[in-house]
Amino acid sequence: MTDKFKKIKKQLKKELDKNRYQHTLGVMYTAACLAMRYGGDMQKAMLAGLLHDCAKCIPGEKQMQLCKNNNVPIRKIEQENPFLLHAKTGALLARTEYGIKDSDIWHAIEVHTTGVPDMSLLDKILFVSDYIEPNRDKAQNLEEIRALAFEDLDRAVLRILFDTIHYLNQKRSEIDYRTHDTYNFYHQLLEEDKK
Ligand code: DGI
Ligand code: FE
Ligand code: FE
Repeated sequence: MTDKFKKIKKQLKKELDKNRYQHTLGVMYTAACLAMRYGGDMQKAMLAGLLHDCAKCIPGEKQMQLCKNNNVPIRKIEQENPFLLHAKTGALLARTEYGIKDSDIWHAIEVHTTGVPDMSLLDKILFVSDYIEPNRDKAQNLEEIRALAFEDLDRAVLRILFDTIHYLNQKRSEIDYRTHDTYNFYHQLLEEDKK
């Protein structure tokens, strides 16, 4: 492992609680596996995985302040559900605190919670790795989705969004329109595939 990874890991260990740090390593290695499977850039996938939740343990108020200080706009749903913000602030901190210069990595981190229509390969690798990494055990259908991830990445994205929307509906949580938009995009894309 290069010095760059070592340095970031050391920094993250201080910023994250134990479980979040373990999750982060799980996402990093899962992202590497998916990059191998789909011919993505393994180094970028691992960096995105390692850093995607770097802002997760920062209190909501502080994350909002970070956004304000850096002219990052906060949407109403992010104001009301500050845990949604860690994707945005994570991308910001990857750039300002962890020395990541690659905008593909910032983007993958920024969209890792809700997805976005027409994601890049790196975006999809991170989105799926976050859901299936080995330490995850709560979501339904994990076994099936883990297998699907290595068979058809777009179908895995769609399945994760479907299950997430179902889960949020059950909890009566407010759903970000971006989550719906991403679902609709992949739903349509895969329906057209069938024709
Ligand atoms: O940070 P992690 O826990 O590793 O994973 P994440 O960034 O994907 O966040 C997962 C949580 O985000 C999960 O509880 C579902 C929730 N989530 C995803 N999309 C939406 C959402 N929550 C709301 N309220 N609205 C959404 O659209
Ligand atoms: Fe996250
Ligand atoms: Fe995560």
